[in-house]
Amino acid sequence: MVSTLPTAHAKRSKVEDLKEKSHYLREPVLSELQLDTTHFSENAVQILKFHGSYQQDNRDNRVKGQEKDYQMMLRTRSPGGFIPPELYLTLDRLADTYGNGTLRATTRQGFQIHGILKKNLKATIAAIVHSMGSTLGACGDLNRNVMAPPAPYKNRPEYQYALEYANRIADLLTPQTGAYYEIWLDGEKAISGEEHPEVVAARQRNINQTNLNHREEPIYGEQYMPRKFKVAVTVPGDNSVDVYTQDLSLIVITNAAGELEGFNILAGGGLGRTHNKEETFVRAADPLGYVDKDDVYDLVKAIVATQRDYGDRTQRRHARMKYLVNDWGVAKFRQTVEQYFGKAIAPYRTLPEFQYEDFLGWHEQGDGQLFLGISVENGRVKDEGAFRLKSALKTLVETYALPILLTPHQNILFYDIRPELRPKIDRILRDAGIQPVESIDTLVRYSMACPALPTCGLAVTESERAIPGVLTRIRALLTRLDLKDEHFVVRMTGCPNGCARPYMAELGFVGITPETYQVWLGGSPSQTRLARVYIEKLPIVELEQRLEPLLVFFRESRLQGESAEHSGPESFGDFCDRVGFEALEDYAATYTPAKPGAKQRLRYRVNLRPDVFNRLKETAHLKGKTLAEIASEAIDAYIQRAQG
Ligand code: SRM
Ligand code: SF4
Repeated sequence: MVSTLPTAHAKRSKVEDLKEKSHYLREPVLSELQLDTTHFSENAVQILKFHGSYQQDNRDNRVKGQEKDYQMMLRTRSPGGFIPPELYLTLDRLADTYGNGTLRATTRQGFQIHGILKKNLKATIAAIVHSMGSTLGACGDLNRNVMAPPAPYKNRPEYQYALEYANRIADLLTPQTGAYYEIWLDGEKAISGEEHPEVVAARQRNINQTNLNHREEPIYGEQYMPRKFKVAVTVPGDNSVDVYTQDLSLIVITNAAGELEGFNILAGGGLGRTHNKEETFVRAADPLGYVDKDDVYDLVKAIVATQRDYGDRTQRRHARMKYLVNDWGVAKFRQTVEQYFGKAIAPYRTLPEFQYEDFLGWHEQGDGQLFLGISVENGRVKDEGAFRLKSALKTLVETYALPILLTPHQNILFYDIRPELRPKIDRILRDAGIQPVESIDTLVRYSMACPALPTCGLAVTESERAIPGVLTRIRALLTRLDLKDEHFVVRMTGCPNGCARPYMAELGFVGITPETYQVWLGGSPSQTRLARVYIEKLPIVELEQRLEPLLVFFRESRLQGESAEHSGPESFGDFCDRVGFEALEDYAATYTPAKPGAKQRLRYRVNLRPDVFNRLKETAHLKGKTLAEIASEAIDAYIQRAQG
């Protein structure tokens, strides 16, 4: 049995009191919604989040001494990124009627509408629910949108299982309070999809206190979770969901006949941190073990119960499950989970390496039909001049009733497309100024940026609005350095919370002060390794100056064979990780940029044994020379001696 809970007697954070007093997420939202005001109180804002909405203000419109330009952001709950055609058309309409005219595909496979006035919030949520959508639990201290690879392969059962279980786990952990329907639909019950009977039974099953004694919220109780909780389900080898960044990841394991056996489990990942507060940090999830399919719900509940009961409810900065796993260590965390689970967790099974898939462009989906992944720069679905993405997507859904899967990289995928429609769809997209994936700059294709200014209240600098310019500059630099076709994963955020997962990127920019970013390097192209801080503060005007030496070093010294994770020459992220930051710094310190117009000196590559390389590095450092100078002198001397 589980022993006394650690945070029961310590002083709880204010949000804990608000949750407890909210009467299962009803107040003060319900009362304040009736008031003719432009915004909610601070207390109501905390509870509003559980309903899928954040109160924001347009920061471009701030004027000293005047009331802020308050507006609400709404986020969908869409497990695995599934958006049925009817819901898409509703969201498209709501964005125009009540929002700022754009939709935004998120990094967790949801849609956001920004710019909704408080007085229109109820109509907007009601319209979403009436179109089979929901925003319940898209934000707040509970299980967030459950991710799954977006590929709709009909002939690969593991993909079907991943999507199916993403839905079932989302259902299992959906808040049960009636508050949502009372507030936004005047009590009318939603016409949502049926829950699987296994899920209904699993929710009620109370093994070793995984459930609390609360009729309205059997799993969460009246205080919900200590903090947000994030789950992804994926298949072996597919890291489209950024599997190491989640509180909990499940990896589908099938037998030789393609039947579901169970899941590998990873736990304790998370990216949020605060600058200059070392007690906050990014963390990659650890393998916890394997669970048979029949026990999966009980294990998920056991992990949720462990975080629910032992997660820190006194300091929100320390409340994510990653801190519990880190403070206890994996062994103690596993032991506690096993107490709730009622049995031992089996060992983690060996898996193939993960790869990063974005599924853009046209693909066979395995049943004669096609799917099409469309790149959406930073997830922003909009019309702007000759670029009419929003109109084109609407036309496609209206004309062909195509269902959508949002990807974890802010892109949109249409599926169940009859092959004969392909030319017509291509024409609609071309006429709307949308480039086919083959023509998109690969830096842009693999990049992500969070919204930041003007909507995000936590942004310290630009992100979505800054990244196009930054990528253009990096492309120009690469071209100038004879690396024209090179690309790597670039991600940017306007603060350290990590919403576009920059800490897994090969080149991550994390806003630290206006127009200044921390630079993180060394993540892998498949997002399987955490990056590390290389530059504490980079004024973005100095981008080329600081990046050029690294790229030249990379060009000169990358491995040409297979890299650790990818076929072909070593990637920038793998290179930075292999040579180490000291070597990068050393190289940058002695680097002299080639004079503009100067003829580029031809350079050759040789591979050295690691011990020789280390001695070479030390000697270069001692002598104040570059590695190339010392190596050339030494080899020249050797050859002269050898030749007599
Ligand atoms: Fe996030 C807070 C946007 C994915 C970590 N995030 C916010 C808020 C709501 C700002 C706020 O609290 O006032 C941002 C709204 C901005 C706006 O104007 O829309 C915001 N987060 C986003 C989205 C829209 C970014 C995007 O480019 O798509 C993503 C919505 C996903 C969804 O559909 O649910 C989004 N946020 C993430 C991720 C990535 C992920 O989940 O895979 C992370 C890092 C992973 C993690 O959670 O560890 C992330 N967001 C945060 C945090 C830091 C959490 C922490 O543990 O410290 C905050 C701040 C907070 O919770 O206090 C935050
Ligand atoms: Fe806002 Fe920071 Fe998240 Fe960007 S990373 S959306 S600036 S909270």
